[in-house]
Amino acid sequence: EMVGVGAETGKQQGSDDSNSREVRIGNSGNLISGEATLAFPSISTADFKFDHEKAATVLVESVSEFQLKYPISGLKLVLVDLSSKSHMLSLVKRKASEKGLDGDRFSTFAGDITKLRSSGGPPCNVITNAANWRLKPGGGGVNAAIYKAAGPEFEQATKKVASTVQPGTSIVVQVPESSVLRNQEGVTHVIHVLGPNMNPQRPNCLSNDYIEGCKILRNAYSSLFENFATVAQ
Ligand code: AR6
Repeated sequence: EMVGVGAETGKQQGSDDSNSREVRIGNSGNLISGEATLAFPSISTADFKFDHEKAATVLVESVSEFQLKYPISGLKLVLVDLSSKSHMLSLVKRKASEKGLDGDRFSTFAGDITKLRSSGGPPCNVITNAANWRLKPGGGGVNAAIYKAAGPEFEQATKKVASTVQPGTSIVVQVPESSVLRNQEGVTHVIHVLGPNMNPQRPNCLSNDYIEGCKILRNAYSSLFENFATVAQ
């Protein structure tokens, strides 16, 4: 993976201009402007009933892979859950420190993912939805909160991008200018992710198959983080 100073400074790759915020990434040559923060919930661990311990391991490994692939100080990830007593937040914090993740680029926050800026939390220009496969509003959890906060224009915008999403994949939707999620919270994009489902009352239940479940969860985070890196350009 080649990382160097970007073309806008007129310098060659590998030049050590430490003031430059622009870097070139990998083979694609995409320019990442270097200032973007992704907020994401712990995928599949509430309504979809995925085992918390296993989910925390996959989550931390996925963040580690992202940090190695994109060693860019301005690309930040924030795991969010509603309560400071969240079991997932404490599991992930422990595993993240054991794994030695870069704490400047990965943090956790207790609060509502749709109200990060207005509640004095970390301002995140991209947020993540733990979606359902039909990309329908309502239900519960993050999905209900994001569709409610983003409004009907956002639902329309989502429908224009896709009508369904497969387990382990994600889709990016630009938040309409008129949405309060954009005006008040500064969120420009929502990435809908569909995680593995272990809840027999929801579609595509994996019936406790954690080999397949962990594979799908890994794919879900990797798709999410790749889409985030693309959006951050
Ligand atoms: N802000 C931050 N975190 C939240 C919020 C919020 N507003 N709401 C929930 N969480 P879930 P899943 C946390 O159930 O398990 C929906 O009905 C929550 O504590 O939202 O992937 C969809 O339509 C947990 O840590 O997603 C799907 O059918 C995490 O977000 C299904 O649920 C994920 O919980 C998806 O289930």
